[in-house]
This record gives sequence, structure tokens and C-alpha cells, in this order.
Amino acid sequence: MADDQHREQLLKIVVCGDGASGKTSLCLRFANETFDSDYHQTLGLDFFTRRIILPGEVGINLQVWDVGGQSIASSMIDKYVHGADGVIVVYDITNSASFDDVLEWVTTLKRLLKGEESIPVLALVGNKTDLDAKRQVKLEKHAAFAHEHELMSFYTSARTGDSVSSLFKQVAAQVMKIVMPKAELDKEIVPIMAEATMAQDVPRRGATRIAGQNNTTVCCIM
Ligand SMILES: Nc1nc2c(ncn2[C@@H]2O[C@H](COP(=O)(O)OP(=O)(O)O)[C@@H](O)[C@H]2O)c(=O)[nH]1
Ligand SMILES: [Mg+2]
Repeated sequence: MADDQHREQLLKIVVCGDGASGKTSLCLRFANETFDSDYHQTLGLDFFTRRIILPGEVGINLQVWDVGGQSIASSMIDKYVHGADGVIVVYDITNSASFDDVLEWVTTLKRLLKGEESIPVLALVGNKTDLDAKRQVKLEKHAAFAHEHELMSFYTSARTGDSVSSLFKQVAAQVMKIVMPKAELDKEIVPIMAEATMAQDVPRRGATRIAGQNNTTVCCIM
């Protein structure tokens, strides 16, 4: 028991990127297994936690900070990323402008993180893969950008849940320098569904405890 407690880690993961790219949806999918097709702009910061287990029975409490899209221009962004173990930059594959802004996000992040004691793991996420028919950002562009800026690279759909927990687990594993076996990643592949969730499943913003999910909390800091 004492040994288990000793091994439990708290990691801070910051999710940023343009407004409407799907940051909040990824957090809600990861923390609560829910999806809301309506758009509610995140003002300030939302905050989620979920406990995950990595290979080797390593328990991790992931504290996920969902940064409002407007925050790149905010004086708070340096405080949000301070002490982060991982930073995820999200864009919408159906919106090339959101990919163009990834450069600004990554440049800003690298400048802010220069003074940090340890540089967090950085990840690039192309979200909304369920809308592949409307894709505007080529796979090659994404791959080249991730390679050039030394970012981990992912594709997700918050709507179907595809690769969402795999994203957070792989970022956490990279922070912890734990190798994720392929079998572990394959578990995360979720078949595409027409309707992912019902509206009443979606928690309202604000300090909320989700019934029946003891390992998850959601709160909002304005
Ligand atoms: N089809 C589809 N829609 C998504 C996905 N992720 C988010 N959305 C929708 O995109 C809009 C913006 O999502 P949101 O998470 O609020 O974006 P944020 O501003 O980056 O936090 C909402 O209408 C979501 O329902 C996805 O993976 N697929
Ligand atoms: Mg949001």
C-alpha cells in the first residue's frame, strides 16, 4: 500500500489551440466519456482530472487544463503552462486556419517554456477525424510540422472517442518515460458511431462531480 502511494503521480496536462477545435470536447470525452454537439465557448479555464493506469500498474492522476481559445493573447497563458508536464495543441482537421494558428501556439509555448525547469512533452493533435470527408489539412502537412517542431503526433475524434484516451495515456507515458505496448494502444480504437452521446449526459460547466465516476472531477475557473 505504502509502495502504491509512493508510485502514484500527479501530472499536469494543458490543452490549447484555436477556439472550436475541440479542446473541451476532448477533455469531456476523456474525463467523462461524453460528447456535446453544441458549442459552448470556454472562458478562462476548465479543469478536469482522471486517474489512469499505465503499464507496470503505474497509477497516474492526470490533471487536464482546458485553456480557452482566446488565451493565446491572454496574460494568463504563461501561468496556465507553468509547471505543465505535457502540453497538447489541438487543431480541427476540417479548418485550415486552426492548423495555421498551431504555429503561433507552438512558438508562444516554446518561448514561455524556455525558463521552465523541465520542458514538458509537446503533442500535436488533429481532431474531428470523423469528418475526414471535409478534411482541409493534409496528413503530410501535419506530419512535417510535428517532425520539424519535435512534437508527438496524434489524430482524434472527440465525437466518436477514437484515440482520445490513447492520446492522454501516450502523453502521460512519454512524460513518465514508460513504453506503451502496441496491444495497449489497440484497445483504445473505438468504432465510429452515428450518435456518440445524449445531451443529458453532458455535465454543465462549473464545479461538478459526475455521479458514479469516482475518479473524475470537472471544475471551471473563470
Ligand atoms: N464532428 C466532430 N465535432 C467535434 C469534435 N470535437 C468537437 N466537436 C464540435 O466542435 C465544436 C467545438 O468544440 P469544443 O470542444 O467546444 O471546442 P473548443 O473551443 O476547442 O473547446 C462543438 O460543436 C463540438 O461539438 C469531433 O471530434 N468531431
Ligand atoms: Mg472550449
